Order: sequence, then structure tokens, then C-alpha cells
Amino acid sequence: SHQNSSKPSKPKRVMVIGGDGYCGWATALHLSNKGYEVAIVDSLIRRLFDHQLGLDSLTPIASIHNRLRCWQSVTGKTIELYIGDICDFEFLSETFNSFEPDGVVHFGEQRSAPYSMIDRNRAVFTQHNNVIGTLNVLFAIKEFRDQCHLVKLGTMGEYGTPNIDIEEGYITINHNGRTDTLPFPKQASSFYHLSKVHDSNNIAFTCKAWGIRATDLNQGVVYGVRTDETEMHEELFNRLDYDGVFGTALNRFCVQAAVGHPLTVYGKGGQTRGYLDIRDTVQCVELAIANPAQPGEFRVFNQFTEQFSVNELASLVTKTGEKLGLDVKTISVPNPRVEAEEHYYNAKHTKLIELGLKPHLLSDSLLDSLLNFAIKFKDRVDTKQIMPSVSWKKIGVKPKTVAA
Ligand code: NAD
Ligand code: USQ
Repeated sequence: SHQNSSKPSKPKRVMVIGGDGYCGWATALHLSNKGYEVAIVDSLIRRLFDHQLGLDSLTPIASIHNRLRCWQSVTGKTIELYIGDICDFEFLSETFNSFEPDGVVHFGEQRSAPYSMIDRNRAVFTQHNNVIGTLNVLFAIKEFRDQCHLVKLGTMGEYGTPNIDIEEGYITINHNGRTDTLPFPKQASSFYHLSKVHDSNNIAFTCKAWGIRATDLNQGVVYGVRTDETEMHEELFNRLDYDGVFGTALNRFCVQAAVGHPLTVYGKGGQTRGYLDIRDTVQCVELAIANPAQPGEFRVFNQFTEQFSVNELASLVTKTGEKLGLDVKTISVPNPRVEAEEHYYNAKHTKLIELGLKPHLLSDSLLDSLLNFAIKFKDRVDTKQIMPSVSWKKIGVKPKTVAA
């Protein structure tokens, strides 16, 4: 349907908002390598969160300026840089008018569920930063670049864990003899995940009202660190978070195994989510950019390649770790979150495959290389940051410091 004769030519100029972060950095380099003109827009607030909470990436990461100088010296390609906060509309307008994007990939949000559950202040910050930032992007597109395609990072967590199959964005319901295709019900379970639901609603509305063209990528949990581009030079290395606030399930387990910390399965460990390799994140975004949504179309893709429970991930890491001579143990940590620990989960994910995604499925060799990567940098691990420190039930209005 979106591949008719009025299909616009391939967008050339892509703005990557949040391009200094984990998914954004890998994607900006990938698009630049593929011949797109790329600009990174980032407030660098993610680096500030690390300073404030006393956290650090497993891998040493160069400053954004050194990263971009290195990219230019290695490949001869230039990536433009705009440092600022997209909640500041004047700044965002400047970037739009100066760069004139054909496509915007929006990664620039506070993306940690635990961070959003630390205290009232962080909950409010997360929703303000994410919802207002995205609203500003929608207004900037309407005002300055009305044909620009928005590729927005959403999350599988918008859907929660319903006891029915999860569709890609929409579900056809037959009710009292009438039928309609409606947005799939949303049941997010953190103030962060809820910010993505609010974003999706605002984007859907502006597609209808203003004819914005948008793709919402409901991404699952990302794992891995290397991509073709980030491994070209040490100064291009991506960040890898393993701490209890920003670290995500499989990446955390690999770092835990490397330093001899027991794997931290929360509660019963039946929590099942969609996962994907960061090499597929960059591939999916490129596919979405190369095949834009139509004017007025609010397109939703579920962006993950495989489902796992945390118990399954722990046992995979244990097996691969043992082959490398590591002694891997697992502990059950009282669940700091409020979520189902045993549940049905079956989410559709065919639309990106139809566009040509060739998945990198989780294999022994990937786990092996991620574990070896973690072993290489294990002296940088602060084991005090591994256990979770944020409780969903204990959130209150009192400002909290989480670092030990
Ligand atoms: P990240 O925190 O590493 O990167 C986000 C970047 O956005 C940071 O560099 C930060 O400084 C920037 N940013 C935040 N607010 C901004 C603002 N107001 N103005 C300008 N820049 C701002 O996060 P990530 O892991 O790369 O995630 C990127 C996106 O993908 C997020 O929207 C996240 O919700 C989504 N996502 C991530 C995962 C995952 O497993 N990492 C999974 C699903 C979806
Ligand atoms: N979990 C453990 N042990 C750990 C860490 C996590 O059992 O040490 C469990 C959690 O309780 C949860 C599941 O693993 O059930 C996933 O947690 P996570 O921290 O890996 O991921 P999550 O909080 O859902 O957030 C991450 C990203 C977020 C993105 C989301 C995609 O930080 O930006 O939106 O993954 S999804 O999960 O599909 O919503």
C-alpha cells in the first residue's frame, strides 16, 4: 500500500535526535556509512545522568566531538552536530531551518524505566522531557518541513503483557455486531513506558490532523555493543550500560557473568519480552527511513526479532559462560518492579521482515563475543552499581539520591 507510484524518492538528509546515545550513535554512523547526510541533535543529558548518579558505561566512550572527528578521519564522512535540548523550541527550529531534514529519527528521550521511578522529580522530568520534546518535533515538522518523515522510537512496553496476542499497532475488533480497526490497547508499567504511550497518541493525532507522515517503532530490549561502524576505531566505541538504572537485561547478565556477580533474575523470572541485536536496530531504522510512511499515515512496527523470558536469558548466559571457563551463578532478587512474573506473551513482528530485515538471531557466537567484550573491560566495572536500587512501590515525592 505504501509502495505506490507516488512514493517519494529516497530521503537524503536525516536528523538523528539522541545521536550520542546507545541506539542513536550506532544508527547515526550506520546511516552516514550508507550515504545519507546525517546530523546529530543531542543535549548530552545522558552523560549528565551518569555523573549525577555515579554511573559509567562499561566501555570508555569518547566525547561527541572526538567521536565525530574520528569518524571523519576514518571514513572521510562528515556528521553535523547540534547540541541542545529539543524541549527548547527555538533551538529545535534553528536545527530544522539550518539542516532541512527529509527524515528525522527520534531517539532523544529519557529511556530508563527505573530512572523514571526514582522519585516524583524524575517521574515528572521523564514525562516532560519525552512528551514535550516529541510535541516540539511534531510542530517543527508541521511548520518547517511538512514532507519530512518522522521515525519515532517507541517501545514494546507500551502494550504491557495482555493475555492475547499482541498485534502491530492496531487490532480489528468485532463488538456488538460492528467491526473497527483500533489502536491496540496500551498497558504500560512505568512512568517512562507511559511517556511513550502519550507520545504515540500525540503522533497519531497529528498524522490525522496535519497529515504528518510517521513511523512508530515499538522496539524491544536491545542487546550487544558492536556494529560494523563502531568497531572501526576505539574512539567510535558505543556505550554499554550494566548498572541497575540504565543497564538492560541481557547486557547486564553478560557483564555480571564476566565479573563473577550472580545473574540478577527479578522475582520468578518468567517476564517475557521481545529482544533484538543492536545491529538489527540500525538495520530496522534504515529500512523505515528508506521506505517512508505516506502523508497522514501513522505506521506502527514491532521492532524485535525474538522473545525470551529472563530465566531463559540467564540459562543461555550460564551455558556460554561455562564454555569460556566462567563460574556463573543466578540469584533470585526480590522484584523491585510491579509486573507479571508469569504470563502469556506472543507479539507479532512481521512488518520489518516484509520490508527486508535480515535478523541477527541470538547465537552462541554473539553471546561469546559479548561476554569476551565484557571480560576485556571488566576492571572498569563498579560492582556496587549492579544490584537494583529503585523500587516501584517506594517512589514518593521526596528527592532521592540513588548512588551508594
Ligand atoms: P540513551 O539514553 O543511550 O540515548 C538517548 C539520547 O537522547 C542521549 O544521548 C540523550 O542525551 C539524548 N536526549 C534525551 N533527552 C533529550 C532532549 N530533550 N533533547 C536532546 N537530546 C536528548 O538511550 P537509548 O538506549 O539509545 O534509547 C534510544 C531510544 O530508543 C529511546 O527513545 C528509547 O526509549 C528507545 N528504546 C531503547 C531500547 C534499549 O534497549 N536501549 C529499547 C527500546 C526502545
Ligand atoms: N530484569 C531482570 N533482571 C535484571 C534486569 C531486568 O529480571 O537485572 C527484568 C525486568 O524486571 C523486566 C525485564 O527484565 O521484566 C526487562 O527489563 P530491562 O531493564 O531489560 O528493560 P526495560 O525496563 O523494559 O527497558 C528497556 C529499555 C527501554 C525500552 C524497553 C523495551 O531501557 O528504553 O523501552 O527496554 S521493552 O522492554 O520492550 O519495553
